[in-house]
Amino acid sequence: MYSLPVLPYAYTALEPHFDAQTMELHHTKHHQTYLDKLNEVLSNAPELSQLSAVELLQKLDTQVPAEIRQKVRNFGGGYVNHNLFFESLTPNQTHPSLALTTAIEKDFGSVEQFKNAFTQAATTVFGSGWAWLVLTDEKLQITTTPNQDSPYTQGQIPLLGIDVWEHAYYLKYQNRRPEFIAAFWQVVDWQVVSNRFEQNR
Ligand code: MN3
Repeated sequence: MYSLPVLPYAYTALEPHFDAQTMELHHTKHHQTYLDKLNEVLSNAPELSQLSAVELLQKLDTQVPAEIRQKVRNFGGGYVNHNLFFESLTPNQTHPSLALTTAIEKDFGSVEQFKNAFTQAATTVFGSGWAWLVLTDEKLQITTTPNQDSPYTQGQIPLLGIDVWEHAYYLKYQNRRPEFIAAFWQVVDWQVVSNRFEQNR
């Protein structure tokens, strides 16, 4: 059985960028529900109980039985994506490490150009989904996924992800997704993202 991570900050901590009500609902209702449904699906598949949630997604097409694959894609993806999302936020301003900055400059030109390209990708996700900074074959790349699909299933390592489902921003920003994305940049924990990069490159 997987469990809901405790957030390392209070629901109010990311105000005024991310409002407390959205943070609390997002964590205690949306994230919790993906987790509960994943655990429910896996309770009927004991052969998968040795795999971590990330491994489930990495091995989705090879080891997860076809009859539960779509549910694991949705609920396992929802669980792992939200783990990463909430982990990557902080009320304290941080900066990319030298190693990550160097890699971003190599693959995108500059940190600013990377942010612009990521913002563009997140803005133009049609419907519900995610935009990602991923590591793939030692290169950084910006990708998007629909619904709760995970970059892990494509053989990529997600380093940073933004949830652009409306539940992530509608209470505060209504239909103004670009304002939510601008707010996101104020609360990204670059230290966490840098650590992820350095552990996986
Ligand atoms: Mn969400």
